[in-house]
Amino acid sequence: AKTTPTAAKNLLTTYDYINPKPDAELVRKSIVYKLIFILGIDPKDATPADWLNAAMFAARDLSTENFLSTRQIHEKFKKRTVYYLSMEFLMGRAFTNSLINQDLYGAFEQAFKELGLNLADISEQEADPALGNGGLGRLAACFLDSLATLRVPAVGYGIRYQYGMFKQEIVDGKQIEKPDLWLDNGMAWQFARPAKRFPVSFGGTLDTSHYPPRWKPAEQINAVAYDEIVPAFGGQIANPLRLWTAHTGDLFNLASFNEGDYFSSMEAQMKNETIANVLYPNDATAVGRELRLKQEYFLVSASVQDIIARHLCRYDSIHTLPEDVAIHLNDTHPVLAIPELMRILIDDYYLPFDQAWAMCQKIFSYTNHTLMSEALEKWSVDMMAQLLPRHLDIIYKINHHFIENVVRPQGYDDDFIRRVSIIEEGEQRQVRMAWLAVIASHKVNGVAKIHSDLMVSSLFADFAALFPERFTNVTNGVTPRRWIAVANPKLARFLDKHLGGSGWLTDLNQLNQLNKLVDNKDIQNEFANVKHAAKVRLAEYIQREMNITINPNALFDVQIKRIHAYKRQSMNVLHIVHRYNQILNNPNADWQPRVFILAGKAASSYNEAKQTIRLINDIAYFINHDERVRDLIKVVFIPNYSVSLAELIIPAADLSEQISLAGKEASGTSNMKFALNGALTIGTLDGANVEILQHVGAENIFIFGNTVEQVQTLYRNGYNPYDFIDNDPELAQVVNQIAQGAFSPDEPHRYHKLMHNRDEFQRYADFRSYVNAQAQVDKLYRQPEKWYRAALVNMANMGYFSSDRSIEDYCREIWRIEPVSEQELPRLA
Ligand code: CRA
Repeated sequence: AKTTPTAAKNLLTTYDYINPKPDAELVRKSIVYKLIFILGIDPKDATPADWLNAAMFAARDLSTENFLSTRQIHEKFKKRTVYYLSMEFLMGRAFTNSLINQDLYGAFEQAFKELGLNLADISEQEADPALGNGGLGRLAACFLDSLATLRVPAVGYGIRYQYGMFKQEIVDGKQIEKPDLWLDNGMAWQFARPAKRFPVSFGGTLDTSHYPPRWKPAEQINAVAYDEIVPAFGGQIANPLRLWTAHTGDLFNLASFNEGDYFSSMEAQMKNETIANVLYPNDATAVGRELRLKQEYFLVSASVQDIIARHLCRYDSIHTLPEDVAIHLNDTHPVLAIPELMRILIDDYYLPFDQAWAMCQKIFSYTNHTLMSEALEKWSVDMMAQLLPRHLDIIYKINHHFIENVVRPQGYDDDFIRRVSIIEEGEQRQVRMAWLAVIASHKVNGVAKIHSDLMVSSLFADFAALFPERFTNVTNGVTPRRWIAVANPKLARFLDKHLGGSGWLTDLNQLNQLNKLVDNKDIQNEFANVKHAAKVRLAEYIQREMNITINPNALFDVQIKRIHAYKRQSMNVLHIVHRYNQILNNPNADWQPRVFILAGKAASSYNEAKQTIRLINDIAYFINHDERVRDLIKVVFIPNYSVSLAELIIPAADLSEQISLAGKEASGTSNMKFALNGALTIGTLDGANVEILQHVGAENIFIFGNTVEQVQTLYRNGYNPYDFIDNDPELAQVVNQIAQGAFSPDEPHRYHKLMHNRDEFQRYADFRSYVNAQAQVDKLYRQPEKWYRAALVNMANMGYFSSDRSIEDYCREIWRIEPVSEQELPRLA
């Protein structure tokens, strides 16, 4: 029960500890206070990590008032709210971002200076919570930043994995996975909410002799909330990211506990306390393991219960839920939210099936993030019957309702019905989660124009015939707060200067004013200096961490992303080796020096990706030690790619490698971050590259390779890699060198299979066109005026790729959500 003493009523509005904005003096006092009284540490014993924690508490205080008052505004004006459900949030470090979003960087910097410390060094102490795999998780984080900044009422829901993405070490060229202990130094940024807990049940039996049927679960575990503040740029608003954890001691094997079998009850607990422990490190691959299904249900059950509880704080009826609530499903991972909401509406609120279903169809929307078949989640009917019998029963009913009331009346045949059925028949019957998502959602979107078009013409073609109006596109975007202001402060100052202030940070289309400056030599030089400084910063890191010396005047050619065959890091390698051969053939030609920088993790069970990492490292070792190439090529594989490493690398890139096989990369988002930081793209007509091309113009991007149509023709005609290898002697040479051990003399056949496989992603078909495009890159880079002009044109035309634009699209087209208005904001004193 809440106690509301009258004195507390006005407390928030009179809370003047931080009013209006603290100066360095107040910040310093606050940091020291936190160090002593919250952490219990004597300032003379404090380590940099202690200072960071103290400073994070001090910074958190400054957004807490906004955080609490934002909730009050939402309640007071009954703001329709979007709940963003995602198994992944790759938030990156919180501290610097919060200072920049709240315009407190200067005050903290000065406060630390007065303490004899350096803010930038202290910030480096922060762990980078890697609660996601790659693009999908980082997109969710960019979206939360934009939702807050645009004042959209929104809550993110995810899992607080104790172990997020593994820590990658490279030993003898090979990836080694180590646990990432991100919580070891405490997590000052999150509020523990031990009282916010919801029971989540598993297993047991379904008694269908009643209506509604009675689910008697075998196990129950409590989901406990942690809230992370997501501060808007410009303060005033802050939204929550609510992360669920499963606490030790909360699970009871209900049967054995009731029978007094304390020990077997505890045994079950040991097994099940792992639910929220570890993120599955697979990017765009479904895993099909029972623990993963449990995790997914754990997330959605706790979140849906919480959403309903929040709704009932504002309204006294469940019937108004669709007016109050939009639930967004970030890929199929949280799709069990659909049967979970159905279950609660039917079993707990006694709504008839049809009414509950109509509500669900108004509430849910779904984003598809990939067309790759191996990523499409399917759960075996048997596993689901074991773990979630009531949900399976509801899914059957949804399927029956869909087939009998929607499909059959339109006269479709049995073959069509078999294709659209949520249940896939076969030796092992499976639940197709993407089908369930499409059938239950009022809108389904892809993440870039080409991807959304392919989604409708291939994966969901049958459903597009049934309900064409359901499908739409929202091209991804990235937040300029993190990807310029935090990652590249020198570029931010440059933009402030030439765009007349920092308005671009919340209105990224203002960048187009740069278009009229791109021919100005001084501005080109000024930008070249910004780029150079970022390259020096990265070179220092590489020197310090890897003991490799690179030349900041060389062209920095960068490919950083998950290692996957479809992303074709191995095609990048083919080009590097080809270039190496050319230099050795013709050492005195006027070569453009290049540093090839790669980074990325391979899923632990993905052998080909791991081999690719090893190949990159073998080649790096070999070439970097070959005196004959001098400084003309350097190859660097930077270990343990993360959001914070991306912040360091992206500003330093000259060339952005976006070389996936056309039709495979749904969108990509690093392509946007690079171009926004003035790198030129070398890329295929895939994902958002296509739209980047449209925005920056063909003269300012290096497009190569087959189109989706050409790729499909090759597949259709029975693609044979040797058609390409055998007809291109230089390619054949490269393939043979790698396959026969030129870079792995201790084990000559190490890369035989990697080179001689069926080349599913057509590296060999695109090789020549890629090499030609790389020659164009060299040519342009040797004309700095033209290169920096093109870089400026890229930046000038990237406004569209702000995640603010993506979120505005979602709010308008999908969620029908209005932001908090000026009038609804509390007046500033
Ligand atoms: N792996 C796509 O492959 C896309 C992001 C975000 C991905 C990327 O091209 O930019 O999503 N898909 O939309 C995915 O995770 C489950 O599918 C990704 O990050």
